[in-house]
Amino acid sequence: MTLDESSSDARAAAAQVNPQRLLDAIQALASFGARDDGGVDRPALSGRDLQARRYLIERAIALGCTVTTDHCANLFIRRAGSEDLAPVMTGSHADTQPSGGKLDGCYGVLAGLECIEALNDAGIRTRRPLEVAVWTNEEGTRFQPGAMGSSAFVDPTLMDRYNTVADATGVTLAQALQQHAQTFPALARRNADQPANQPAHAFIELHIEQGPQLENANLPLGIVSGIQGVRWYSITCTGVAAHAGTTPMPVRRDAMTLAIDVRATIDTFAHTLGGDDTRVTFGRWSVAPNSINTIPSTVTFTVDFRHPDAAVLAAFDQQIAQCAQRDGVALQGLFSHAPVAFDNALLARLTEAAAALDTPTMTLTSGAFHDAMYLARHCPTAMLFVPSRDGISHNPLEHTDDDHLVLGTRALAHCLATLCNEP
Ligand code: HGY
Ligand code: MN
Ligand code: MN
Repeated sequence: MTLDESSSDARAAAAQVNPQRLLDAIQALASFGARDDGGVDRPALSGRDLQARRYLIERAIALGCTVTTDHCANLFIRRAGSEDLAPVMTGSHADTQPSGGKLDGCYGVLAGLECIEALNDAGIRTRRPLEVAVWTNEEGTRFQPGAMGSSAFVDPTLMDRYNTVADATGVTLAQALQQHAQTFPALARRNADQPANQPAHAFIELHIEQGPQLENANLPLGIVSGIQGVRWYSITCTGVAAHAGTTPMPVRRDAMTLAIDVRATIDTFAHTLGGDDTRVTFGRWSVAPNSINTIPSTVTFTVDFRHPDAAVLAAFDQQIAQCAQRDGVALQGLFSHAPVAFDNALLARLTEAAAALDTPTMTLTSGAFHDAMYLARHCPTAMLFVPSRDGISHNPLEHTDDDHLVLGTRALAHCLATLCNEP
């Protein structure tokens, strides 16, 4: 295939992206776990997630694709190429936050399907297969850690630990995976024991920015050069339950008093270490016995720390371990990933795609983590962002302008078509 033929395929694929079809698909997927406030609540491998997966599988088969799964219920929607070469991959996640939006993850999956349909409409047969991945449990809110599906794809040995992780109701991932297998008995399961069995030519993830940079710069597309590092911890503070009315203040062992003090210590050193780039969040709290007139005996809270500098992340690990060296305080690590830099050659392809669409861009790093952080270990990987209104995400108000959603999909189609015709 000549360079001209490849770039004409890329332009044709971008041109065939159908705006209304994409926007309708976003609304359709959002209906599985729809909240009254316009958001979406679709925990990984929940009944609603299984319904959403059925919608995606049926649409993929209608597009002439094959669909397979693996040991972590990742879905692989493959459009055949003319040659038996390693596929170009795209996709994202379809699970959401409890009070999530319609776009986080879902947009990348649906844009991938739209690119397949655009290639079909353009009558293009690419050299390489194109594969849209639906990664399991990226959000990590039902089962910790996050990005379980993509991490288990690149390192299958993680499944031994992941399978035993239980959600708040005591259901383990293994049980949820079994329900998935029973729901989709016809789905062929890949032999995923060796990452080498799953070669990929490249992975491109299209995602909403979930922050304010593109909107502040008044730009419709962002070329994502990397992802900052992340740490998740759980801290349990133990006291003694006692009567709220009879117990004098000096003799109390109030777990909440201890937890508030530990939180304050962590907040202080996080800001000292991280400076303006600090992102520290204490997002989930549980109190026992959680009674208005009983002094708390146990308080557990989570810590989410993000930073672009590996040395700061290492220093944070040290200091939180020290801070937990107190009576009544227990620390558990839940998730840790180093900062990631994406592939320069792939970033250049994304820049070419944006230029072909006469679209100005900026280069930025991602504050949120994504499945691409794991795929970067497996194959050349990069990301593309579209703006988030007011920088809001993980919130029902999450919104991206329709024309930005369409433009991002056209840029993805252009880039994927180019990559799928590479030798
Ligand atoms: O938490 C994150 O960064 C991702 O949105 N799950
Ligand atoms: Mn996401
Ligand atoms: Mn998210």
